[in-house]
Amino acid sequence: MIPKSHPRYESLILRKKIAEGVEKGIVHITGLIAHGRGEAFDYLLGEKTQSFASKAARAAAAFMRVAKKAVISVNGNAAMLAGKEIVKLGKETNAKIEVNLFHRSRERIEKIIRLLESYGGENILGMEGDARIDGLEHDRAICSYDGIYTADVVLVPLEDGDRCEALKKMGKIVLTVDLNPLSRTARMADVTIVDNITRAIPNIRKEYKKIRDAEKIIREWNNEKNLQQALDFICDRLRNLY
Ligand code: PTJ
Repeated sequence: MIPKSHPRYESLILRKKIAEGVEKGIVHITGLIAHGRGEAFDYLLGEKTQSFASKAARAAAAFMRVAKKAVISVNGNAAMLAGKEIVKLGKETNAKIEVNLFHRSRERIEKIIRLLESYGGENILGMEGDARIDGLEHDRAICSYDGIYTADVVLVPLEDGDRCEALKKMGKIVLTVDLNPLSRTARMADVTIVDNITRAIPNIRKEYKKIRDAEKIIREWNNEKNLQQALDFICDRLRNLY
């Protein structure tokens, strides 16, 4: 048991969740490494949603609002850390949810679908694997025809840069959540929320409910500028920590 009084309580709880995810066969073993990298950036970001991340969550919500067909892609880490919130977001935005894994295995997809169903998720895609993301080799290209393949807007948190690029080449609007503002995914996406997925998904939900003029938010959105703000924030924090 981690005592609530521990100064790093929340971070330790997330570690515990990810480790449990590995034990249950939901999180891939390399998900631990991805989580560690994320943790390091979260530390630099002050483990709080900063203003640039709130703005990005608003832009992501705006794109989801105008989407003809939005799909939320879920991997092992995302399911374990934010599965419940993702199911709620899917319902509120009318977006489909697809379990889509980098290290694909039918067993893990099945387990993640069961987990999301236990949170109230319905008609979760992923098992069929009846389409391929153009221009990618290997199993990580496999996706669902009714999901990612035919979506116009995809929310792909904690995504790999190659796949993000391939989705962009297919003409999709790519929204991502990535604590690392330097990652290829962060730089390739149309909207990058530089924040922890545990905070970013509830923020998209909150912003979605508030949206009045989605087109205006989209017109004024500049992902590069937002990423620069995230980097400037990190640099300032490093300079002024002591
Ligand atoms: O479940 P699978 O098989 O689909 O595999 C999922 C992982 C995450 C293992 C796989 O996609 C992977 O290896 O991802 P990468 O390339 O390591 O990228 C993960 C990115 O997410 C990194 O840039 C991390 O900084 C970031 N990240 C990690 N944890 C979080 C995060 N971003 C937001 N919130 C987090 N909690």
